[in-house]
Amino acid sequence: MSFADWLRADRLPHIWCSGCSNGTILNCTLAAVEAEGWDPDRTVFVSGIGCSSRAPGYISTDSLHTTHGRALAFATGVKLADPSLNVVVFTGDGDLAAIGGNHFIHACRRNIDLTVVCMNNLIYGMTGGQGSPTTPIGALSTTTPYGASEPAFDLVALAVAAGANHVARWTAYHVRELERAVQTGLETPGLSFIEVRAGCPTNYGRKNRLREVTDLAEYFRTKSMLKAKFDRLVAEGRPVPSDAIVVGEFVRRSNPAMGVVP
Ligand SMILES: Cc1ncc(C[n+]2csc(CCOP(=O)(O)OP(=O)(O)O)c2C)c(N)n1
Repeated sequence: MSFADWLRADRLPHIWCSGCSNGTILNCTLAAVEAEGWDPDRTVFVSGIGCSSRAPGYISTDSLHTTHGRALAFATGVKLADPSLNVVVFTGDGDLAAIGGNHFIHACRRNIDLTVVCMNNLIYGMTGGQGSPTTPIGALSTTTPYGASEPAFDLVALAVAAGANHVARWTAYHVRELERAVQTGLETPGLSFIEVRAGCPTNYGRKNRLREVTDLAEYFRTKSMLKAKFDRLVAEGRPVPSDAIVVGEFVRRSNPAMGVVP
């Protein structure tokens, strides 16, 4: 099977705006699946609703484009009905952490054998740019016209605390690292959560000076800090920029998991 065979060409062109990171993230995920040699007939992609959640519609395997926030509930059902299936979930920050927040923490607590890729663009992209639970303090959105004032969720910290076996964060700039992180997720029994900081030039970027894709790439490149460096600075009591995007692997463990074929 060649890489292109994973794509459903008759569904193209896709809906994503020019400069959106979602295509890159889909590409990295499919590259990881292909590298694992997964059988397309035994692989299912599941999503909720949102721009990010359109991803499974472009993949040639069986896929479920479900209701907003419920991707993990449907994916849990698929996995428990047939644990021999490989199940990958695409979700957005609103889908996962707002309306779907409850499913997220419980899926991590149950440590279900899923790989969850969250395209975190810090906003509700599909519905026109409302603030989400990951919109940073001070960021502009249609519902935070004077700057967001509520603290944002740290999705990675949430997944680690709730019990996921593998948790990582990268950005859409880090394509090789992202592909490898997804591959690790596919190989790790239990819930694997990969947060990908993604760009939304249309709805987040134009309000927050990240409208050009080159600005976005530069932003991800300069703001990202490897977890090892971050931990070292903290241990030495040295200052860490408040807007640093801490990237890397946060946990890999082998706690008991659900939905794993014995
Ligand atoms: C029950 C329900 N509530 C609200 C909506 C409207 N809605 C569709 S997509 C969306 C937000 C999507 O944001 P996010 O999950 O961050 O994904 P993005 O579009 O940014 O990729 C909302 C609120 C819906 N479809 N269903």
